[in-house]
Amino acid sequence: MNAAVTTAMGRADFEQALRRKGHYYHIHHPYHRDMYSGKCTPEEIRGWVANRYYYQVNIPRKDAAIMANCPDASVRRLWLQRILDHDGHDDNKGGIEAWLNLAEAVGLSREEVIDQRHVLPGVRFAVDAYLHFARRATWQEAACSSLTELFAPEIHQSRLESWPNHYPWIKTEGYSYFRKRLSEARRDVEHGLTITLDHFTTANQQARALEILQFKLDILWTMLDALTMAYRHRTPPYHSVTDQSVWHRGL
Ligand code: AHQ
Repeated sequence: MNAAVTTAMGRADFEQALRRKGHYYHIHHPYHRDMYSGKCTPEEIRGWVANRYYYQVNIPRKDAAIMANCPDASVRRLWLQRILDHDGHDDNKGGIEAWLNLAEAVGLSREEVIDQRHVLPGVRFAVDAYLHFARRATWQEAACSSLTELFAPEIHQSRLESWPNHYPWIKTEGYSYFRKRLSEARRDVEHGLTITLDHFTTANQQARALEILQFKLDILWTMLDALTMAYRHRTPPYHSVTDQSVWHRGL
């Protein structure tokens, strides 16, 4: 646990403290490092896409939970855009459909991604922890937890720059999701950061905000740990007793 803090940081110092958490962002996870340097097998890429689908489809539910907890219409009006970005609106099919395009571009079928047959228990539990946190936390705390996206534009850019060279077998139309997040993440973070800097002003509140951001960093890191066990070490859950994937598929 962090040592007890007594004096609050100024706004700029608090923002810098949040940004320093980027040191623990999952861009530094070996699974992602291997991905950018072309060391991932097609199976490791497909496993990542199929498992990240579970994260993507839970983001709008997470954001709806934040809206349900937020009494401020001006905040909800802005936060609503995140749901539209993922679920789509009018003729914009949205991010989840773009993620399914990515799935097909890496050689997965829509059906095997949508039915979540590849979702690992560790990924499911990490994502569920995020959704359940957003439901019971205050809307400001849940908004704070989305600030891992401070570091997201760099990670999307790194995929756009590295995947085409390293993985020429992936159809380039699959990359539209990463492109759309470049601008959406920047816009979302502006709003999430303002909420966080405005709300967490005492020393204890700021310590709590840093803990919340670390919790979300842990979620992202743990998802990749589960993928590493299954796809890199080829030791998925129950591998010592069966070669079947026997874990539950969501209750
Ligand atoms: O595609 C991502 C996305 O839509 C979101 C929403 C946001 C949130 O509300 O927590 N976080 C997030 C992230 C997305 N992509 C991740 C990636 O590595 O592609 C990064 C992730 C994040 O940084 O939280």
